[in-house]
Amino acid sequence: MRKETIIWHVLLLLVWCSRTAAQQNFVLLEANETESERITKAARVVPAPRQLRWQQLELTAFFHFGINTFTNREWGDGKENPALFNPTAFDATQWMAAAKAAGIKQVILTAKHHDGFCLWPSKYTKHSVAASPWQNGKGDVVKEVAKAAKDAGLGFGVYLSPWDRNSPLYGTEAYNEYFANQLTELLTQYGRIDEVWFDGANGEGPNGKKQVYDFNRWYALIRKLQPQAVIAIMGPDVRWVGTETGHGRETEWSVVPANHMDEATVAALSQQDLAFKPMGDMMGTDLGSRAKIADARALVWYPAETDVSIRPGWFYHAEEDDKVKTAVQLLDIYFNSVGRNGVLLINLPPDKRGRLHENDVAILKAWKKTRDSIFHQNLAKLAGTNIPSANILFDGNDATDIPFSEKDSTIIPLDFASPVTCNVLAMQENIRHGQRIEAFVLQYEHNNTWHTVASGSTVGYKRLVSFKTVRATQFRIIITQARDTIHLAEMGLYFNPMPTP
Ligand code: FUL
Repeated sequence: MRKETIIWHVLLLLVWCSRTAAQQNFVLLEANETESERITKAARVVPAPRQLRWQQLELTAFFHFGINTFTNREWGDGKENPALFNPTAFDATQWMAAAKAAGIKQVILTAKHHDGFCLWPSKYTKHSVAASPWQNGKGDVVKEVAKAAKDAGLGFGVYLSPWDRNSPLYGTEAYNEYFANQLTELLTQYGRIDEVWFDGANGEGPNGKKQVYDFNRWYALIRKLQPQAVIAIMGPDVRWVGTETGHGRETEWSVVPANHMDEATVAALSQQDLAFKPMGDMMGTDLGSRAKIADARALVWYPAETDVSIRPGWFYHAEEDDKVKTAVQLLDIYFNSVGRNGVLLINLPPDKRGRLHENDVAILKAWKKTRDSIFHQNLAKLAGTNIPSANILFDGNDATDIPFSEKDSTIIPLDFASPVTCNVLAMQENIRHGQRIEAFVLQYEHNNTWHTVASGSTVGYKRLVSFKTVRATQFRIIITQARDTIHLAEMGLYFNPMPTP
């Protein structure tokens, strides 16, 4: 072999090694792999940096605001008179103050809903705020909301509905261009965009045809213009949890099969992470178990977002002023969304004034107060344990962890000097290494016998479990099954003074 050829081969080998060793948010599986090889691969799929940042937010909010706010509808037909859009006391800083007080870290505005009415003066349509009396047609809701979010230190995202019941182009190829143009306006005129939210609704256009959405083109545009933004729901980065109840799955794997991926699609990727929507069953009760992995051709990090409205509707309706969810209901949603390895996206619809209603603002405050009353003190910190550097588990930092290499029975003892009363267990994995825990139990000691008081399957970024109130001096957590070395970042025992039944 010539010297150049040898060097060339060595270089290729180095590139190959760095690609296989580098942790990625997807992996291909080979048909002849054993179950244990497949599970190890699954355990080593990690979030892309934009997915990790998004997961750490925990709480995000939607603002559904637009022409529907003024017509008192949930879905507009695109024929509304833009003159109807006229908030009397628009104040995006009030929205942010209420969101921030609730601990929300990022907000998403419905820049365009299915009615096609644009909350910014898009130069590609007349159906926008520019045709409204609000601020004499000189206003720009996207601009004001983006600025208020930035000033409050919150992330900012946009909802741009692919379904557009106003555009005469809808149902033709030209609509894809129209949509790309609007997306470009949003991605270039308002500073940093952290999330782009695409809904799947797809009705018929004026020609009776359904639009074939050119999602891949839009993804490429977002990656180019705002590479840090996650693309949610009809997108590659964030999966819809599958309900609008605020409750995620009991077992929630962030690593799921993506069976249309093959060598060719992976080779075509220009980046080390995905830019197309993973396909497969994303709606069932079991998405990522061992059984699912056994049949999979590829796996991808595709975490769940749990969206729910604080009111029955997505848009504001005065008749729902007394139907705002209570702080107790929101606490239950928190446990079943954030506490089930998801990110909560709670909808807060501003009213006709352009403000969040007083009832919603009060509930948001009460919800935060309730969470604080539980999570202000991690009782586990008071425990003695035989684990070296155990303080890492209580430092509130999800990036530091204690590795446990025993996959089938890791025991974490918590011995207290005097009895503690608790009814909430919290655990977090350092997902920078992947998601690995498959089963765990919490036990307490009474009369020389260990009693199981809580159990669960997946942990992932965060798991919260409520259990009957227990008073004891000795507890232990046993991780009974895991896919690989466990990287436990946080663990906690808490007391909820007002437990829900
Ligand atoms: C749905 C839409 O049809 C609703 O109006 C709302 O925007 C919700 C978040 O997504 O699919």
